[in-house]
Amino acid sequence: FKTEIVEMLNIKYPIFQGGMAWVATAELAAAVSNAGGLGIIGAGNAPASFVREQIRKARELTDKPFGVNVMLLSPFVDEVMEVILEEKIDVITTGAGNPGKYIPRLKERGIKVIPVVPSVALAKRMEDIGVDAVIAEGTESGGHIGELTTLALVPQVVDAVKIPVIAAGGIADGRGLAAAFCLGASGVQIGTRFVCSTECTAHPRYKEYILKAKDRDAVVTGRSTGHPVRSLKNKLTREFEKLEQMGASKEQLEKLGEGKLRAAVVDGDVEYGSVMAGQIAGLINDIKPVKEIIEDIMKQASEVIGNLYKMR
Ligand code: FMN
Repeated sequence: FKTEIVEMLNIKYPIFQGGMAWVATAELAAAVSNAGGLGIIGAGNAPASFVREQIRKARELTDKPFGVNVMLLSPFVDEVMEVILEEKIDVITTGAGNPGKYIPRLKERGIKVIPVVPSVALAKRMEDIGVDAVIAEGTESGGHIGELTTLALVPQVVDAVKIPVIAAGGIADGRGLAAAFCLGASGVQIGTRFVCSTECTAHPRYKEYILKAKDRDAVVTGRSTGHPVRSLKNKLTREFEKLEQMGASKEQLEKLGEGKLRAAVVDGDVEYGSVMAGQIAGLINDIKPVKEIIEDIMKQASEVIGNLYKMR
């Protein structure tokens, strides 16, 4: 599994842990990096001082490379980028926008830039502005999503760009990783599976809600706002659906969503909070240490790939 991305980032396994707002803390990111993957701290909408604290904490917990996910719509994005430059992070992933204006300074410091993309057009645009790789994220994912499925999106992005492509969305075991390689990916990004790890600091009720989820429980709300989100069905998603059907305005819907991820992750409010998780939640039945999650995935992927020639 010495793929291009593994070599570029000097990691052991081709597995990124998604930079999830509120969920991807220094503890989770360091555990993933220590286990040989790429841990990523989720900056979300947090102020720069919080991001700096998280980076320093992760540095105490691991000497391996790790990254930060920068949400480009964050009101603190400029300050967060300054912290990233000062702290000389190894790599950043970006969501919700175009990181173009930051690229020259990031490159100058040797910081790799890997945006999340939902389409071929955006992947090509990102390659043109000089990013190092892209994460092609399918609609199966937890959190903010695009329209295309991982199975359809990844090979189209692989054909369209020369830089490495990381597949994200719907991957939680070795079969998923093997499938991503078959599509031409250089690695995978995993979110929901890592929420159900021992080291993840999310509230226990959040993790249990994922364990209880079945295949059709991860639903999409907010399509009418242009910012669809996938989370597990609960009182909040029903309220959202009701308001959307009634033709509520974008402002009303955004107001309803405010602070709801924090409520679920930090306070454990799985009824009125936003329990963001992907369609693969139904496959996840246990909480285990990050190292075990990663090693089980790698072992199963090797077996699956080894057995491919025997398949019907
Ligand atoms: N992606 C981002 O780029 N920025 C985020 O802040 C972010 N927050 C997330 C929060 C949660 C709770 C979850 C489940 C996902 C989030 N994501 C975010 C997406 C993940 O980084 C990852 O790409 C996705 O979870 C992969 O799909 P999977 O959940 O099927 O593994």
